[in-house]
Amino acid sequence: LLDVSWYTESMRDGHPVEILDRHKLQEFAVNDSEVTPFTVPSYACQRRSTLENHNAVLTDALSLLAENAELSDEDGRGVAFRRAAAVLKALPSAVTNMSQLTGLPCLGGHSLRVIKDILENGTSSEVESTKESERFKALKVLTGIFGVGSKTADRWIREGIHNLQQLRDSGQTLNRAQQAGLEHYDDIKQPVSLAEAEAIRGIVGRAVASVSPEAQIVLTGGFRRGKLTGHDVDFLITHPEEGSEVGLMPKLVSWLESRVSCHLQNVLLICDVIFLCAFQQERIKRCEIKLLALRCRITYSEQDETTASPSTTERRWRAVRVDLVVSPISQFAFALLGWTGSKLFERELRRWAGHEKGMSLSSHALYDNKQGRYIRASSEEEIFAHLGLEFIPPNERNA
Ligand code: DCT
Ligand code: MG
Repeated sequence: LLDVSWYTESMRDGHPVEILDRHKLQEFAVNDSEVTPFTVPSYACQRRSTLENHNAVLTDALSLLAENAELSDEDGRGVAFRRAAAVLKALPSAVTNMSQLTGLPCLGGHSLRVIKDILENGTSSEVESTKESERFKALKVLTGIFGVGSKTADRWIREGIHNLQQLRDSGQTLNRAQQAGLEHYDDIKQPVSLAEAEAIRGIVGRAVASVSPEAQIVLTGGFRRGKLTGHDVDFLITHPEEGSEVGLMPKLVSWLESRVSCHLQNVLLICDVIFLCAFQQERIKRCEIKLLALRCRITYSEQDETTASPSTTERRWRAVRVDLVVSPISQFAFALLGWTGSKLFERELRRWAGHEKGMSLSSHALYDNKQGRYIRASSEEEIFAHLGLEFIPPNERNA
């Protein structure tokens, strides 16, 4: 009935890689010899994943289950759902029939049940009940506070804390990051637009230029992949002369602590850095800051002021999450590749490097385990070539 190629590999990256095999297929197959199955390569880093997604209903459902697994500290299950969603995202059209999935990698029994449920009933009962579950809702709210991970959220839930008000009333001791996260919860929850990201690039770019005129700054993360919104703004900074990047991060941080303002088209952006990472000194030393919230005071020009909606004129600033990373020029290509994402694409690149090439890839270097040496690269293209992969540009890394 169906020609299924199947794989014997079972454990990769510490997690089972589920591949649709003959047995699973019999459970789900629809007798439809007219349907042509899709084909996609096994690793996400071998695929071109644009932002165009023909299977958003299915991938949203699987992503929600992935999120629930990750919030419940079940990373293996989380990765399995993420990989399944990434395979569906890479398909050239919408799935309408289970038999189109024949031979596709990374689709485990659990993911297939969810897909089948949605194809047949329009929704997945598991996804709906997860969405409505008090525990999932509480985990989402609490881990949405910067500095709160799933373990802390779980402890609070067991103590009867399910929302922000209960947390405020509980008298729990919060660290500095969590206090700031709670205070600016609504701002940080709101997606950052590309226009805001570009405005912040202007501010951070000026800061970088004034502490180190030759230094270069690149917008990375989702915006480099062509996304129009993000949960934060990621920047990678380097200096053309090796060694000159030393000390750049602390200088940049001090500079940003002072108030700056800049004109941007017809919008005047005045930003104060309200809570720098004094609580993240370690990260400043490592040249990596995970959170830097820029409080952006947005004052519209007179003309805009009259046309702006009341809510915008009342509220003239908001906190935005910004990630800053400084890299020496010798590691810049690895840092750029590593911080561009997506998270799954990066995970798959590392899995490919380790399992297929006997190499270790990080956002600092590529190490050849067999030859026992580091491999140099000065561009992303070179790294893909060293890994024996076709180059995938950033806008096609949206796995
Ligand atoms: N990254 C990674 N592994 C992680 C976290 C991050 O490889 N566990 C890399 C890939 C993306 C980059 O860092 C920036 O991280 P995020 O800002 O979390 O991702 P994003 O794709 O920019 O998402 P968003 O658009 O929501 O900011
Ligand atoms: Mg980001």
